[in-house]
Amino acid sequence: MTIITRKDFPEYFTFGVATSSYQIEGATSADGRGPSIWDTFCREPGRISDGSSGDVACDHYHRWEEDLELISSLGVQAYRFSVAWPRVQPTGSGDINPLGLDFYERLVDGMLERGLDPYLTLYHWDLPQPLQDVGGWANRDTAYHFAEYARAVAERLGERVKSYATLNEPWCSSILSYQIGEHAPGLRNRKLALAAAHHLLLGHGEAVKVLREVVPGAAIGTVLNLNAITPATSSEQDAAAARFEDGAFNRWFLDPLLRGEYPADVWEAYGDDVPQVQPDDLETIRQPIDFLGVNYYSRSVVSADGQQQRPSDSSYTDMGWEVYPQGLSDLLLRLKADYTLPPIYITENGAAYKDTLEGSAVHDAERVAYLQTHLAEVASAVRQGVKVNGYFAWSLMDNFEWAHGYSKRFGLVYVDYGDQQRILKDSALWYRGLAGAKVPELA
Ligand code: IFM
Repeated sequence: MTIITRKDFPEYFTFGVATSSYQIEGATSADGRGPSIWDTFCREPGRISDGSSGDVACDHYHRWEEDLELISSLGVQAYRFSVAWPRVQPTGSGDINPLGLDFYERLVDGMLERGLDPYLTLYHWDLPQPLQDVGGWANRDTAYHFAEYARAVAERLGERVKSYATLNEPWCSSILSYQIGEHAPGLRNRKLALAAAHHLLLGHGEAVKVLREVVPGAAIGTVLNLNAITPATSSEQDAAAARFEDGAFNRWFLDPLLRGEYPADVWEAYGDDVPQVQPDDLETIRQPIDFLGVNYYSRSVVSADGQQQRPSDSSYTDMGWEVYPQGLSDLLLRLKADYTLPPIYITENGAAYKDTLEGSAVHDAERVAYLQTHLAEVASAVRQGVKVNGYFAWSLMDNFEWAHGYSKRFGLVYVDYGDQQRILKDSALWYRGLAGAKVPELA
């Protein structure tokens, strides 16, 4: 394995850790927070594998200072977090809840006091339930409500926030949620899913306009989950299947955002299920952005029979995802070749493993290897000319992993859900050695 050090990255490179609101905050009814679609979904029998919810999660809402200290102790320069829309605007439109904004203001000021740059995501899936009651993202109005909410957040937090990302992983909040049914609201309808995807992208565009006006000095962008997609064999049929999968998963979001068009091959294949696109929508969606966040975890090996292949010589994480670091540099180089790109941040990368607490230690050697090998690929892509400005490990700490509840641990920090103790895993110590190394070493 290549051993990487801080010297393998440019001086301007930012190292950080990432989380999201519903996965860590808990306190789902504190200080006027309204219900979100995940509160509802978690209460539906069979939706979450361990029957849990984010009601308590990591209790970060009450332990935020301790958590900022933890982040600071890792020596990273930045913290990527998300704002819960239902804390700020409990019904998703109309009245703003100042107590919700107070929480994020304390958090942002707490980061600044500790020398951490705040990287904020406006939407990491916790839609206010009243908006879902009228169709959620499948309803075009949600895009405009999202921009109103973005305004409220930006007006309060301003340019103390260095970076605003509109959405996290719109594929998940549309296709996985409205077509595959694995995430809230748990629907199975492709037409609604494609409408939701379009309105998420439109909401992104509308929010960018607002953010440009309110926080012109902040960096404004968005975050996609992108997969490296490879055909199972060299047959033409498998190549075509891989091309289609790349279109449905990656290009369906990349092309509108960066080119102002949907990919024609996939559009045609979707027939009557395609979304209704109004005349200026794609111009709104494709506005210039200051960065593109890329979340990378694995690759898909695709064959014409529709079966996802699992190469037997590969290793797999506890999510069943293949460990395929090379996919990250392949993906970054491909993005550079195919698009006119803004600077990139790797906004998520990491792995779930079955961690065990041994005394006060967690020896998660597999996670260290995962991070090490993926970071080596980032460094390699940078050497080959891709402008990557930073990397955020997913996740700061173990948390509520959506439909898997608390059964999957992605953290650099182990969370004992019994007493909410945080324990640094070996991966946290390793990451501190890399990310916390002083930049002058570069000289
Ligand atoms: O936990 C999630 C996160 O919320 C979004 N990206 C993928 C992670 C791991 O599944």
